[in-house]
Amino acid sequence: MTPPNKAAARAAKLRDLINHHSYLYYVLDRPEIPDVEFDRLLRELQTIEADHPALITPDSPTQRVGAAAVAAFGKVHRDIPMLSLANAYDEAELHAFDRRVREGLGIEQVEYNAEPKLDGLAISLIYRDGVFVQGATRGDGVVGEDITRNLRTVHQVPLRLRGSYPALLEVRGEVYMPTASFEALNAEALARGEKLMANPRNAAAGSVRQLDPRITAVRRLELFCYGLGSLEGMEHPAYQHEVLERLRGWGFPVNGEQRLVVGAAGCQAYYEDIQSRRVRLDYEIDGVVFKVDAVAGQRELGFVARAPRWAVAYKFPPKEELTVLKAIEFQVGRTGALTPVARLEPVRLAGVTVSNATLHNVAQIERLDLRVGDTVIVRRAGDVIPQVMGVIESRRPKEVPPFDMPTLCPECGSQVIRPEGEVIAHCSGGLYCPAQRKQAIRHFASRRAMDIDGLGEKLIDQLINRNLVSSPADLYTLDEATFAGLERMAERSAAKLHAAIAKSRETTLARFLYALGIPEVGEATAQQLAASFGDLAPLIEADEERLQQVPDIGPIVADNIAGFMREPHNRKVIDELRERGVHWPAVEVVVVNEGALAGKTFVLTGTLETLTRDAARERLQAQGAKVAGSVSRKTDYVVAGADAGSKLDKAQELGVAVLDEKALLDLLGA
Ligand code: 3BD
Repeated sequence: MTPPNKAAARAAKLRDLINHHSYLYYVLDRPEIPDVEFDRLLRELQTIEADHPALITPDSPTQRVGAAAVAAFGKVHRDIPMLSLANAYDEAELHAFDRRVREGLGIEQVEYNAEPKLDGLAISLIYRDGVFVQGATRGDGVVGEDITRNLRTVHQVPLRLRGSYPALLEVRGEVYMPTASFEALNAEALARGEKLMANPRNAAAGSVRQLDPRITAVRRLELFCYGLGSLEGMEHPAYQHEVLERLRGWGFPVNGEQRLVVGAAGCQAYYEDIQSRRVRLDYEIDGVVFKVDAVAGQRELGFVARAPRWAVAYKFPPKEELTVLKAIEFQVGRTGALTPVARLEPVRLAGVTVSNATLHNVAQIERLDLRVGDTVIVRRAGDVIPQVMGVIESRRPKEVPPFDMPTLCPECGSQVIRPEGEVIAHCSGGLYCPAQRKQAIRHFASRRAMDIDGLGEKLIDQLINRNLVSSPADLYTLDEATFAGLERMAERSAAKLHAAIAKSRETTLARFLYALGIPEVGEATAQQLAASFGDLAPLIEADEERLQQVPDIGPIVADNIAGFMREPHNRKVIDELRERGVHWPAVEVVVVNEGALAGKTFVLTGTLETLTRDAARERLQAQGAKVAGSVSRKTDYVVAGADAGSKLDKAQELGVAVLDEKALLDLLGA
């Protein structure tokens, strides 16, 4: 145990070090030490504090993990209220705002500080003598809730200020959940059949207003700060853009998109620019805020009611709207999964008209107790398909019956199967179901499967609808004249397509296996199967136990493969494909865990010069290596080509070995 006198000094030193590296990592996104080193420092501090609990301070980074739950939040009264913002919804309203400001100040041109308007939860943070002492929600502006213990778990909240600071500082900002974290949280909820969060704002608010800080701690929340409240011991900066600079200097995260703009035209240009880039931001914004940059001007303009005359929120068109559910229809996927689609009363949403939305799976309909005629909340995020997020039950018309789940496949009339506890329902029609047949052939012909150039969706639909093709094997029986007889098919393209199909006969075992469309057998699994069995015959005969010896194949995938191969209809298709000339070169069997690179994990990033990434992957796998998609501590090598990005950064951060193309070729023995 560290002796008490030394412990105090060491703990103080560790706190400074950890707070500094935490700032580099979370706020600047530019870590200087590997994660392992950071963890080691944190553990050392935890040990000292466990031995000497009296040394624990409120600014200790060990206090971020989340304290025990409370029964209720305390109230926090503010000396300087958090104001509201007036809104503008179009260019005319923006111009009206700018005119009022110009007239109020008696000047011709106004300089504004433009900031994105984060869609999160407004909060304030108080620092006394540089130490974080209290965090609160906005509440009604004057009275908020004390959420200090929850905000401590947010890594971007500085526990201690950097540089020189005033005796008392109140900072205002917005806690938000990055879009990716929000989507991950909802994907987990969906897989467990739990309630979804309506949007990142609700997710952030729900996470911050947890009575148990340990729940807040596991939600990935972030912070952007934009303003000051109470201040003692320094002059208020003269400009809003200086406020942001000071905040950065003290160690607060400040949004990097803020700009100084001139006049309404400058504001409009900023608005349009950021709107065009909105979907590519890592966080959701619901508009932009323009603030008169000069604080003297702000003072001159003052307030109306609770909103400053010197600021405006110029809002984007909403991403959420209410509309009426007209019908629920079902689409049948390649694997027979039934996906419900909501048919909606058309509604404008973030600039486009939406009349369909996804419902994910049948369990979602039950969970929402969705009924035809209901008023529903639809949401559009990024460029993904709109989703039905919830129902306004109070608007349900009288005597609307619960929704009747289909028991028969809408495409082929086969029985619908949904095992107990499953969230997804399947059609049992297999290759007899036209929906599955079309998509099976689409998948078969796709670039990474049999790579039949020119065989698109429309052609496949015609081939199936005219009964020219009922399985992938039939593709190899068609002649040029048949293709030329299809709609929108010129003679030359018919010849080309015929040639492309002929050429696809020459393939690889891995591509062939992938092309079969066995549920959950993707490219990587197909490659593992090819490498492990070498040919088709032993694979067809393999039982579940043998299949599970293949790397990364578990009981479910093994069941899928064995089940597929046992189905006589599928066996017939495979036989026909081979009879009609589909062939592949023999594969050298890689015995599990042998090969020069067995047990090594590689990640490929950037553009290689002499190899395509696919070729590099195939050659690495041929020598027993695993090729993963993302860099972690388990990665042995990162192969970095030209323009390598974040994966290379991550490798350097974790201290993973980085190879250039030449080193890779040497390793492959080329
Ligand atoms: C942001 C007020 C002023 C200081 C009043 C000009 C209304 C939420 O990114 N500036 C920002 C953001 C919010 C702001 C101001 N600047 N007020 C700002 C804001 N970059 N979101 N807000 N707020 C914060 C609010 N919150 C909940 C309920 C009612 N109003």
